[in-house]
Amino acid sequence: MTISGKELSAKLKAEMAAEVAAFPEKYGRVPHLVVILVGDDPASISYVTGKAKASEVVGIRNTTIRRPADISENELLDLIRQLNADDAVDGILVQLPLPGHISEAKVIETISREKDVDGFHPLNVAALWQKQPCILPCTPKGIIKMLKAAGVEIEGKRAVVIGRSNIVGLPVAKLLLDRNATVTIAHSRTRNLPELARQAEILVVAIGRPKFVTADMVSEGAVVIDVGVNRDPETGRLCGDVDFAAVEPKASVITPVPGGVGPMTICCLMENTIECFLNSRKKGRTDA
Ligand code: L34
Repeated sequence: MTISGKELSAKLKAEMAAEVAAFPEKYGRVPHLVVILVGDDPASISYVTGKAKASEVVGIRNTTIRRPADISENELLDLIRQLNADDAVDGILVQLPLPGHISEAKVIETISREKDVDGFHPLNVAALWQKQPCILPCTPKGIIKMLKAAGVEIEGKRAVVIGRSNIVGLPVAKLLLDRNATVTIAHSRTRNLPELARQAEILVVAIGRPKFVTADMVSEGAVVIDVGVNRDPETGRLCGDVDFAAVEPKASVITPVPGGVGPMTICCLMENTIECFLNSRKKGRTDA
């Protein structure tokens, strides 16, 4: 079975739209997400455009701020500080990757924790690993939602996560562990990776290489979550990390690329923006 992240995200966005429709009367305004895009990488432009479109569907106000690739680190940090101080802004997202002269770590820690819709701030990450209330990072959160929607039981399962990035691999492993899976975190240099991967009842792949996961790495009936977004070197088309045609017949459940994890990432960004908005209302701040 293929899980359509596209369909699931459409359904969830419609539910959020209904919720947000009541906000002007309840709170005086709708949530406001600011997305900062530095430079003109085509993939980043595409993702940021997707975030603006989703915002429109959900009824969230979206401001996309574009800055040239040669913006100085200080200028970018100042922009973030201004947005932190702006009570009319609920969520701030700086699209990654950034040009090499800008420290991503500095950018991430400058975004106010309360407006960190990505869940990348060190305090947010610490809260996640300490089981404290936090904003969940969008891609891992979206993956858990897809598993749930597909009726996949996580508890008691053996999960293998290939990839150890701060954005996907590590937090997705943590979310699976919290749901009582037994989790192994592997990477592209793990010895005997095919043998390890074959033990997975749930296999999550976030490596960033086309056709990295071949049919011999997947056991019959496994659940396969493909987080890759790559260009197929032969066709130039978007593809994941999994050789979909070869693996799909073996998998009980598999996510496609495009139309799988990507749309769910954006859907969860919408959810996180609403969450940040509501959290700041609870603290009694209003700007109506
Ligand atoms: N700060 N940077 C920050 N937050 C993020 O959450 C991201 N990410 C990753 C890159 N940098 C980021 C994204 O938004 C990856 N990512 C992302 C989001 C959406 C999609 C892919 C990656 C997506 O919608 N993919 C579509 C196809 C889009 C296309 O045609 O280009 C899909 O169906 O998979």
